[in-house]
Amino acid sequence: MIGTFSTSVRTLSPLLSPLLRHYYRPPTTSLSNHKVFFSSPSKALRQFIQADRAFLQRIRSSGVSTINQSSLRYVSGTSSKMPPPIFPIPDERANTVAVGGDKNGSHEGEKTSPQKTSSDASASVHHQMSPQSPANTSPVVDGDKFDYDFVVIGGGSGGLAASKEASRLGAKVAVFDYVQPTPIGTKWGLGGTCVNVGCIPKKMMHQASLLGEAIEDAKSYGWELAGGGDKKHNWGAMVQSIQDFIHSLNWKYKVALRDVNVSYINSYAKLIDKNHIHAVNAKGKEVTVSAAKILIATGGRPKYPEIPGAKEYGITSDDIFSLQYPPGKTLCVGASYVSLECAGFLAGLGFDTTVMVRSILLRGFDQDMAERIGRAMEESHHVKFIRGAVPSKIEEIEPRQDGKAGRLRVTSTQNGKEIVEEYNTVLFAVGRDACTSTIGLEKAGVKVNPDSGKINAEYEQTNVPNIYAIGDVLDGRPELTPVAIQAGNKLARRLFAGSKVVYDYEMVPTTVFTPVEYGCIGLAEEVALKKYGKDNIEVYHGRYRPVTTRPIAGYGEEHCYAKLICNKLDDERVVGLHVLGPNAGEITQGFALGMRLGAKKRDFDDLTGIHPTDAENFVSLLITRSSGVDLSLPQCCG
Ligand code: FAD
Ligand code: NA7
Repeated sequence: MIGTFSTSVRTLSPLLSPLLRHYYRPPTTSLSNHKVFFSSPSKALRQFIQADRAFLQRIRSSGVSTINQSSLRYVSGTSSKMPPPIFPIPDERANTVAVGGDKNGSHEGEKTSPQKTSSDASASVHHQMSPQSPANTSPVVDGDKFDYDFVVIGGGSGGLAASKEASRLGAKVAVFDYVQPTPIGTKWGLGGTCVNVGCIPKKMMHQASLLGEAIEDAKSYGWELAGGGDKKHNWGAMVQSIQDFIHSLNWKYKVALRDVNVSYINSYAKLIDKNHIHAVNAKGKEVTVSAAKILIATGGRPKYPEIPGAKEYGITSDDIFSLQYPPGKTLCVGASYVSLECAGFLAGLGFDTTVMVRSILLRGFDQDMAERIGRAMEESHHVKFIRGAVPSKIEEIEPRQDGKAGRLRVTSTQNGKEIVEEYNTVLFAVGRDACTSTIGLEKAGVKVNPDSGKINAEYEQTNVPNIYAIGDVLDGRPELTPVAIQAGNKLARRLFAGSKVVYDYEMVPTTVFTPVEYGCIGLAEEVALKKYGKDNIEVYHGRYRPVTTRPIAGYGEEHCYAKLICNKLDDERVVGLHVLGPNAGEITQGFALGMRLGAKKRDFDDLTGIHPTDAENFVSLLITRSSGVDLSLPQCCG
């Protein structure tokens, strides 16, 4: 967090300590006990707020004038809940970052952009805010010409972030969010894909499956199951806990919008021109509003293949996390990360699971790593793969009922040959369509890429100057929650606080939560070779033994692997980091900072490892791919 403060604020470091704390909810542990994070939540919170008030006092009395009021407001405007994060101060930050930095330069930091000239009247929104008035203190744009300064269509990761930030900065804001049910009728609440049918329930089911493995591991450490019985998983109990948790988040999102005075309108919205939106709710009630600026943040929805029976009998990731019956023997169609992750946790929960792969695993990811993941899933996690195949029809043998999966006959084509197999569930993860075709973009003149249906928006601004887009609807951008959130926050600060800071879509770290997790930052090996040339790339790699997961039972030894891809033309700057192993997401997040700051191989070598951890393997990668030396497992402790 300290890295996000401007230079002038950094000089206050002795004063900053109370701010540099941020409570967080671990994404997977303690689903059943949300209070575990504070022994006495109210006491901890009181202390936190008092500390921050004291901190503000010290800042004020220090006479420092470079901290702008809008940033202080986040602290002193705090009401009853978790202390809100302190955001960077837009203008100051812009002054401290490298402007238009060299992509291969020492700092691939955020860049500032000249805002495109906006012809709309709203360019003059002011946001003189007092520390005590949390939101909507600014006048409506252009002499009350519009109902809202800013209307956001889509209350998912990006839309919620942008709307709340805009409102905190003084804009008058409304968010439209509406979920169209899936073909089998699944729907959900406010928050978008990530919280309802994406990252969060996925990570929880992943965790559920890891816990099952951990029970086996625990036996090696002397734990005995009562009565000597075998472990048994209860799908319904897991789904109930996860859904309860998600419902609590849906509620918190609503409260969060209300807390900053964002109007939440639970209706399906369409543009009728560049400043007007028409929306209809589930009961058919209609509303039309006008807005100076509009943000499209409508995300995407899963595709279905155009084969008989797909929509009638198949499900997608939109359905699996709230499925009211155990899925049974499951076919996951598609070989990208959504499919592999679902297959991974289903197999881990004990279901007979098969992945049908049309061509390659994990298109767009490092292919060496993709194949390692496939091997790990096949050899250690009982996932079956049918390669070079696509389904051609699905027929129902027995219908699904309440509490019980049906029986489906799936006909597929593999290398020209027909194969027929019976499954209880078919889950399609064959890509996602951006939700752009039915929201009236054409009426406002917003252009989309006809091939992808996505919006091309440099600096998140579409070809219509007062209409913006973020998140999964953007063409050629990573479809990830933190990307949508960060781009949304930064856009709001540019629109309503005069910031010039734009989101940098380079060096975005991510993790695939397959049973053995895969984390990566930067370039895939094949992309680096193509970009810099074979002679200019060196790959350092090694296998490793995970220190905590099954060291006794032996799991993971054959699959855990770390590699750094280095650009020899630039003093071995690390241009790609890849890791396959337990907790790869946690490992990758830490190293992502170093990568963004331009770390070189020798920086990794000079780093002192934390022993015993899995991450420490990155400080001792000595074997180069070019040496051809076979990778054997290292001994522990040097
Ligand atoms: P969304 O979050 O999709 O929100 C869009 C919202 O707009 C939805 O609520 C939608 O119903 C609503 N909407 C659409 N049209 C309208 C309309 N006309 N009117 C009103 N409302 C409308 N990302 C990660 O970073 N990490 C992960 O581990 C991860 N795992 C994932 C797992 C799965 C199974 C999936 C499917 C995705 C995963 N993602 C993950 C991706 C992540 O969920 C998305 O990148 C992110 O949610 C995109 O946010 P968004 O704001 O663009 O759209
Ligand atoms: P992706 O990343 O678009 O991948 C789709 C996968 O499905 C890929 O393996 C495709 O194979 C395969 N596919 C596509 N069409 C078919 C048909 N008709 N039959 C069989 N297989 C098919 O989709 P995801 O759902 O995993 O993720 C999309 C985004 O959602 C992702 O970026 C996340 O951020 C969230 P191919 O490689 O084309 O041969």
